[in-house]
Amino acid sequence: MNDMELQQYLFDLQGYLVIENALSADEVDTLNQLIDEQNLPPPEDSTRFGSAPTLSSSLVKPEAGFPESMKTGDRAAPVGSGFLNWGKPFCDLLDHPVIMPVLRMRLGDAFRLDRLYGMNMNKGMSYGGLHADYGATAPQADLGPGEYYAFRSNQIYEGFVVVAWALTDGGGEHGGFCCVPGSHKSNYMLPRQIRDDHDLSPAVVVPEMPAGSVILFTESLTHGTATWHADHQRRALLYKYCVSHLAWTSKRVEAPTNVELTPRQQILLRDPGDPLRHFQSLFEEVPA
Ligand SMILES: O=C(O)CCC(=O)C(=O)O
Ligand SMILES: [Fe+2]
Repeated sequence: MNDMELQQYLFDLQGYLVIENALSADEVDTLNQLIDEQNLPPPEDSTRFGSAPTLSSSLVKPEAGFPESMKTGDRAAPVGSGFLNWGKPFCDLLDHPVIMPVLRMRLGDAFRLDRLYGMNMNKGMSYGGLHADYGATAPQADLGPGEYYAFRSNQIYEGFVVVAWALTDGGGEHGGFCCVPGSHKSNYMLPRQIRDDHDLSPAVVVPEMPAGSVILFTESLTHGTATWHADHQRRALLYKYCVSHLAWTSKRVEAPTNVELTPRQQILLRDPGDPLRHFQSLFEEVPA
């Protein structure tokens, strides 16, 4: 079995995939220094930082699993390109060679970046509850507990994949991203016993994420945030990708004004369009 087959199998089985050592220690340091230079408000004031696109809060309904106060949750004066404007190292993650083959496997040859934000947390902080954007647990599914949610051919039906880069050690005892493995294929809604006490539920795992690792997960996976227990701060960068004809918001991540993107990175920020007809492949030679 080659690496791609292994990644395909694990992503499909679990609904997520962790790749360790995706970034070197130097690369992690550089990103952290650039974030330090932003003098962000403390995590207690704003768990999210560097978000894009900027959402107009009057139109935004709370996301499933999140308290009203955290629906956008970013008080760090986000601009249209969010943390992409903080330097090239953030833009280089957009199409990092470690993630592109996995994204291609899940989203095909034409996909776009829908939104991005960072997350930071201090010891003792919790964040949103368990949620899924697709499948039986999604808010739109409108199913009662125990009702059957019909899945065709046992495939993952979703268009969004989140790529989250760990800039400090997280997961396991530290807390941070958590999920119910395999829940993207579950036919039943998340039971209340797991939802209400996800920090303690044996059904929930908190994958180990040493600094420099990256996790890719489908938005149909039931996932959330486990309370942060480490003395050091949690820092993660989340990039949310979708097939090219989808969009979550009517706003776009704008190209940074002080970093020149590569032609491929520019495609990732385009408006939605039908794959390969109105939205070009990311895997062909892109004219400069
Ligand atoms: O803590 C995490 O990494 C999960 C965050 C999350 O699910 C979200 O922001 O939608
Ligand atoms: Fe989420």
